[in-house]
Amino acid sequence: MALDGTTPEELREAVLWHLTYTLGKDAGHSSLYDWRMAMSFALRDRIVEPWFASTRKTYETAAKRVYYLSLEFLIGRLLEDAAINLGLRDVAERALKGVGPAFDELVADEPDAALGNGGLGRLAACFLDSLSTIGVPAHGYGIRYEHGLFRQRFEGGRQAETAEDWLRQKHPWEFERPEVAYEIGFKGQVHGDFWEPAESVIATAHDMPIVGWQGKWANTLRLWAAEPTELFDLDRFNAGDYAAAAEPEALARTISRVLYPDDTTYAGKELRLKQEYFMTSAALQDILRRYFATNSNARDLPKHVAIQLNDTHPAIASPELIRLLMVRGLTFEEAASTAERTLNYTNHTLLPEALERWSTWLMGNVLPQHMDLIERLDDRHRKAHPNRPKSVGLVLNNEVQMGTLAFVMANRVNGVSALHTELVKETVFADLHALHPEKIVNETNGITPRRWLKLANPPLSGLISETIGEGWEADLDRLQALEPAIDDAGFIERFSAAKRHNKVALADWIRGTMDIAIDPDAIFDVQIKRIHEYKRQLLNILQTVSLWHRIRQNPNGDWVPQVRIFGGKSAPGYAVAKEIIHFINDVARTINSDPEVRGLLKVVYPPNYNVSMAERLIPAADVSEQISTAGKEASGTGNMKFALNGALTVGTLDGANVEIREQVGADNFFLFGLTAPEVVARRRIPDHARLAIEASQNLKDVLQLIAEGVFSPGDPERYHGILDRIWHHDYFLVASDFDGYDAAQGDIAQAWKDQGHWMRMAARNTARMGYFSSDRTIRGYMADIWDVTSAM
Ligand code: DL6
Repeated sequence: MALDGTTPEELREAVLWHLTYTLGKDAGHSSLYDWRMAMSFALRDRIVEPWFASTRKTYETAAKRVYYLSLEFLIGRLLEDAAINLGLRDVAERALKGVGPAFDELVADEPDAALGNGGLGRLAACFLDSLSTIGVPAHGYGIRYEHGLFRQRFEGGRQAETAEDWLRQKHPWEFERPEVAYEIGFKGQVHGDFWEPAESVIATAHDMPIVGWQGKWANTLRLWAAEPTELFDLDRFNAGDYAAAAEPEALARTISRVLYPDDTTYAGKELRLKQEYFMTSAALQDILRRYFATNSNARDLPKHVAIQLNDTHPAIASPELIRLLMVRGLTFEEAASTAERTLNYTNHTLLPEALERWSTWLMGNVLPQHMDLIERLDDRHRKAHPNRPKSVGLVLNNEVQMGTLAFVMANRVNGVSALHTELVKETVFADLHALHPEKIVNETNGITPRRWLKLANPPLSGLISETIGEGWEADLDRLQALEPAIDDAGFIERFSAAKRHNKVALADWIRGTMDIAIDPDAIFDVQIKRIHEYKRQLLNILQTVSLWHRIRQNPNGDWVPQVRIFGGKSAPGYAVAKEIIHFINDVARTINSDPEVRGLLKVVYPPNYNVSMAERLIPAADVSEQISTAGKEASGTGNMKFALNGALTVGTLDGANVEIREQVGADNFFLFGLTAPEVVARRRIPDHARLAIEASQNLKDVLQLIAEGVFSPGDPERYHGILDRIWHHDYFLVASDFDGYDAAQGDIAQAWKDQGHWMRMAARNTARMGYFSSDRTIRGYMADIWDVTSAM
């Protein structure tokens, strides 16, 4: 029986009912898709009650609401997640016994909702889960992209992209709300405070209920789809010009068509800005409609509403909120002061290229009134801080600085790990921090243990519950209670068996999908994340080459079998990252087909890494690669998922690695590399890369092998670019950190030989990761930023 009392028989009835009456199918002739839809609808029905009850409670208590605006929500699959949070996972399995496919088959059939790129989008998804678990009245707002993050294939080892199409099949978790629609204008003329847009589209809402742990509270993720204001041009159609007749519709829908349109062209930039404004304006119009339904004083908005901007992508929110409040009768100053007490901004990156800037020409063309308002805000800020340095202008070099706009107009600005927040203060926002020393706070990221332990790792979560009881799922600090068991050989044996079970499952999957055999008793060393120079997949693969070379030189050495597993996509226009992908695949082909290493080393790179692949890889990992150049990774959240699942981190003192190491203990973490200040100092040394290469025979050998074309037979020039960058433009200090990383890998191999000790270190990681629950993070935002409490 489940939390809400649903029995397997009742759920079976409900599934069969939906098969018949929602899908119009007879159970005997239903496809896997039909069963999945019917089960999803049957579970969704059980979310509706708590969903309504949560809304009623929010109105009854006039609770302050949180709005999380994000261009990305990387939610992945939802069926199993909902079943687990409702306490119906086992019931669902039993409900299908004897009548339909296994529940696991249904789970595997669901396409990933890949409405995000990486950590930033996945964090937003974890936050939704925690907000509902804690019972904070909250809405997520985003875009219902027709095509999520592209699908990755490898062609001759090179990344090739095709459109993703998660909406080809009906998405059972959403409710379409055609009645919730807002007009969004672009371009046109401004007359005083009045804007007459030249173009407009309609934003229509699609709601997904997000149920928290144990089904006690449910919030809404509202995603906007763009629709034309007029369907098509009938005159043109009747004149036989069908393509032209359909054009306005196609152009309008373009806005919500793809996540991250290529913005290297002017048209691409315009589309991206339109997407950002589209989502933000629709969300703000919706927020104000709800607010004014029960409140009349616009200036009280910050007492009832907190809005979080996830990075600068929705930073157009401040001029838009001001515009909407002015339409409601506020003066510019009243509207600006209301907006800056309502909005908050999370910074997720120190990389200057990721802090958005829009040319004033583009902004003025697409959003002319907003451009005026930004200039007035700049003026207002200058008057408030007459001695402000030029660097903090909202408009600099004919570009609108979205980071500065977000900062200036935020009540609170937060970084996402302790180190990152300090670096935000010292670097990108140093001048602004000096003017507004109270604004920046830290909220170290977290992950939801419901998905990243309970769902992803049934063997380990089962062992945890048997050892310390239930309850850790919503109170992750309880994992500390595992500590005494770590000295118990029986517990460690079971911990080790859980890991092995996951490794065998992964090895089976890799054999089935890639036709590569890997040994479950080898070290599974995993690096999964977007491919980026600062994340240094290159450092990993170069050291892999070095290891291969040394095994060949000394085949009878005391080698520990290893599998290096990579996963991740490169941005389509990022040539260097794509070259690294090609190189990894070339190295994999060479090593995997080399009889001399006798399977002691394998390199595996499954294509199309996504959330569900992460759920498969993380529980099976022994080693977690978190090897970014110190000072570059804002936080990382993969690092937390691995450690929680009992993988040992090999990492630099970067992002949240620093805090993870503090929590799990230095003895249970493989540290290497330059620190953030050392990185800065090293870069000042002319020829630092050459010096590092000359000091490292191993690295020299690796570079020599690449130069000889060992990994690109017949095409020795193929990796000239990689070599040239390492020798002459090694900004991310791969050469400088090579020997340190190699030594850490040596320590890992050595430590692996004592399996008892290794498993105790791994178990200590699991037991000490309570701090990194996203519930803790959300409680931090509630207290430090939003001033809200649970309404549950
Ligand atoms: O805060 C979530 C996540 C961090 O864990 C990663 O360290 C960071 O790289 C990522 N940032 C972005 C920035 N993109 N932009 N703009 O994805 O955020």
